[in-house]
Amino acid sequence: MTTTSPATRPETAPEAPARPLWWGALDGVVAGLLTVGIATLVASFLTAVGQSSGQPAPIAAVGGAFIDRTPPWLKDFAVSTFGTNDKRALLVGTVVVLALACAAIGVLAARRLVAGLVVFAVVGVVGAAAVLTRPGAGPVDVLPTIVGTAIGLWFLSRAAAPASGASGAGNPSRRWVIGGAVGAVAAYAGSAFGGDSAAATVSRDALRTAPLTGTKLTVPAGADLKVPGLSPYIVPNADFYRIDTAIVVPRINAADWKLKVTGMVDREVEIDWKTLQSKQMQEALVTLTCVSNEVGGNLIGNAVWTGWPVRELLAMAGPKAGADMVLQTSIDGFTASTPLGALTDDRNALLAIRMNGEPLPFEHGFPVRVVVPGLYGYVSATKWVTELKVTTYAADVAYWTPRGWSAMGPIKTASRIDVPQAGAVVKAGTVAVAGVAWAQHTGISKVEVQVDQQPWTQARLAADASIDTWRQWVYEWQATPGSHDIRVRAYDAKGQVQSPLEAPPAPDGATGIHVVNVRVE
Ligand SMILES: Nc1nc2c(c(=O)[nH]1)N[C@H]1C(S)=C(S)[C@@H](COP(=O)(O)O)O[C@H]1N2
Ligand SMILES: [Mo]
Repeated sequence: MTTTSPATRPETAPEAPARPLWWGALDGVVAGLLTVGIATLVASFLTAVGQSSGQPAPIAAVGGAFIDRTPPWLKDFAVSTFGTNDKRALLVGTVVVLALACAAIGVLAARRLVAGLVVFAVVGVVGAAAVLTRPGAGPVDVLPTIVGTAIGLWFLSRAAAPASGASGAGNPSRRWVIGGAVGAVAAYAGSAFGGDSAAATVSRDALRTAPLTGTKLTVPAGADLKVPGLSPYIVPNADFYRIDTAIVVPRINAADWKLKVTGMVDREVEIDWKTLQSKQMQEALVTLTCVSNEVGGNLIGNAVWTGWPVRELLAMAGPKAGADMVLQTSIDGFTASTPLGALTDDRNALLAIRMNGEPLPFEHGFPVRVVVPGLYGYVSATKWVTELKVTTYAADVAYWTPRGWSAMGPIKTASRIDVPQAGAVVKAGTVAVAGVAWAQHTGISKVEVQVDQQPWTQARLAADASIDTWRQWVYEWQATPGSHDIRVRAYDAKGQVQSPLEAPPAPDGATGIHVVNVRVE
């Protein structure tokens, strides 16, 4: 029988065997991985040879551009859902969305090659645009995304091309393994070894052995009551809360760091790392607090900061009359509006380079961050600081101001019960109720504890180490069986009691009484 011979339709080109949908999807994902991997590698190379302004690779740029455009409700949702892991969640989310988009593009390309390639290129252009919107980005910073996208397009065009002739699209599992491996290795190498990261680590390690100039501080014995379960008076760096908008922690080589004072000044001043090192450093105990801290929350921490007083730098520049604000800028574009007075009065507002004796950790702002007693972090504690612009509240707004937070942020007096924890079950008898209270730059004069509806009773305060830090307190409670509510309230050094009114963190800090319920057996 020869009637079904293919020769009956000799003019048609041989039809490509229909490939399963998921082949196209996988081709798209591998093309995307190649694009991101190559872009990351090229970006880190450009940074290493000093040809880039240190812009993050496309994924981080897309994530960062997204963060800066996040409406406040979504940001609040992310922080309350993912806590301080919100950035990891965003990164994972960006990767998942991108992978799904690439899969869809791959399917499209398998059906209609040109349409698929065009959409892929458009996504690449969006990524490049995201890089360009990052603070300090220049034209050269789009190069990694362009190179990566070109390679992704090449892969996709080869993979999705109709399997005509001998070259065809090759064995799909082979191209997936090779393409995927190249993309993954490039991404890993680019982010692990790339950029200035190594030089930054070397410059940070050098500070470890550098001599400490200036006066050393001793923390008074008795500032820490050492009650089990009570947060330590000084929080170790590894346990210190971290809040910032940086999707990838900036790793700055201290040798490249500069800080300039601009704006309403008699003369602009610029200092570099070496100059800063030569200054007389001061050590100060300062408790940082995040305005987003809820009543009873843990976005607060105390450390010894070593640095040069900001007021001395500002004095060199000479702020002009009429200025009332300093707009601090970070290398990643974050800005904070700090009252000029808080940086020029006699408080210990520092350009800090050490935290608890260690070189500042990268996550906490290496090489230099600002620490200002008495103000929430978002208006004062700029990490990776690069510019101080002397200006006015009328002329300039900081990062969080248009996002629903007050332009000024003095820390509100508050107190927290650390132990026993909410929901704890304790034995009847003497129970140590303990916690922390803070009224930075005023000081704490009294803490009171209330059990159920009984009268407020005074707790014992730890030794007073500094008006700029939290103060520990403990109350020996004679616990009787049953369910009990324990409340705490603090008085500042002026005798002013903390506000009992319940207010959410936005726009200028939460208020209310911390209450924990415990069961006594
Ligand atoms: N560059 C930069 N600095 C920043 C921020 C930021 O997003 N970027 N966040 C501020 C906020 S809101 C707080 S509460 C403190 C937190 O400092 P920490 O992460 O060292 O605890 O840093 C401040 N400095
Ligand atoms: Mo914050």
